[in-house]
Amino acid sequence: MKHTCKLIATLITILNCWIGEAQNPIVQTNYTADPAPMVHNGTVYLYTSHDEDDANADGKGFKMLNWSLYSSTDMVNWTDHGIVASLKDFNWAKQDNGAWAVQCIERKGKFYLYCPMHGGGIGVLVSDSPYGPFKDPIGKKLINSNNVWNDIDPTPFIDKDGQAYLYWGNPGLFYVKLNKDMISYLGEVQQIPNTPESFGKREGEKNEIRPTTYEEGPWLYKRNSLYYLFFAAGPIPEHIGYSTSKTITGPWKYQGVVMPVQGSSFTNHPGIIDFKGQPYFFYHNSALPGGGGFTRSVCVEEARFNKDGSIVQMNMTEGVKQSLSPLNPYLKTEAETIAWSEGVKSMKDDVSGIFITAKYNDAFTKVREVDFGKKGASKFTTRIGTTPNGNVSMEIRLDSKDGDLLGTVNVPMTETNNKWTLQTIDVNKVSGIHDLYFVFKGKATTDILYFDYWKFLK
Ligand code: FUB
Repeated sequence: MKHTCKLIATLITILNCWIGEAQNPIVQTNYTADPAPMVHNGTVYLYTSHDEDDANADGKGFKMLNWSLYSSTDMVNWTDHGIVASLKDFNWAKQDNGAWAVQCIERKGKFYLYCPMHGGGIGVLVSDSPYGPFKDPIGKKLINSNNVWNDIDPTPFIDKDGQAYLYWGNPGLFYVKLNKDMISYLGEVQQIPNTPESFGKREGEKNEIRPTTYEEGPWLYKRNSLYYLFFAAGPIPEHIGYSTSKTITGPWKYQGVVMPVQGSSFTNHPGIIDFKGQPYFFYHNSALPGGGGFTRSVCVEEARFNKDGSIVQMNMTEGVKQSLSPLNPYLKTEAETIAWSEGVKSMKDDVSGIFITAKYNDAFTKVREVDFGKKGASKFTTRIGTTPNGNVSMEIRLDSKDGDLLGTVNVPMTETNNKWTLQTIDVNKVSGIHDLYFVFKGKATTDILYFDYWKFLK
């Protein structure tokens, strides 16, 4: 009994430490999966699939209707841009579910989003901006093997000679050479030989359809002169494996495990980029409250490579330790730019775009590494609103949810979530770099307040 109590106390301490330092999963306002990061003009654009909150409530597994976008310039604070594409953007698509792992790539100022519709082929959308709006330029499937499983998880890559490729597939691995227009392809669909030399010997029972560890979720990456193919590997539950090659089309040589089975989701899915000189490895697990195999969450780790080109195996951790650049609080920041939050959801309307709503008393958001400078701030201004009667407020605190109070915004009634008020208050003197906490106070049982943006004044 004594031992059990000690064990529980230790576990609680570990959990508290972990939550206190938590950075992963990087989105807490929605379930996200299948990370597809893209670097463009000094920003990481992270496209994800979106697991609905009530997925599998009917016992039917995945409920995935659309794709989301988040962005960051510092790798610790992520801005929610909401849904950027959906199954409805393909007027030929028959299904109302199956918006699986998407990926975006830029070519000559246009952004191409390759979208699998499970059981319905792979479509492509195009936009002039990474934020969309994305439109279907061909009005039909780009990839159509008529095989329910095969046509998923597209990953585009442009080689040094300008030739673009699209890889995809589960349980087979396929590719085509994309034409320069990125919305059509040249020649036949090619299949990569699924051999143990290329993808590793599969553990467990013999599996005719899946002879190697390759399962799904291919991700192409190049480092120095070596090509990498990361992939979700079996048997289920999935781990992440990788292979390398001297050319983009193989032959691929299996190199081992990147991330073992962890995180309580039966799938995992890799995405890797270089940003400001550092490689980052994205994946998903089921770490959020209510999380599971159909309610997943995207995470990120700093990746490391050895001199011989092999990747250092990773575990799922609390994530990125330090911001790449402190946040300037004297510029307008969206309320949906968040390092960590609890009890908060993001919403969207035509008047304000994305904003957040607090779901219960003491819900909060955290913004990491905010630089107030030497002289510090004297005032704080925000666009905010509430619908419940009674005392509703937002506390601004430093370095922890219960940290020093900078000021309290009393939130006036604004009737609906698209009627806002601008509130400006005096704040206690603050200077230097701090984490900033917005703590939401109110008695309502749902949607305590709406919060659109904030800014400090010197
Ligand atoms: O998210 C649906 C599917 O699960 C993806 O397409 C696979 O990669 C796996 O993550």
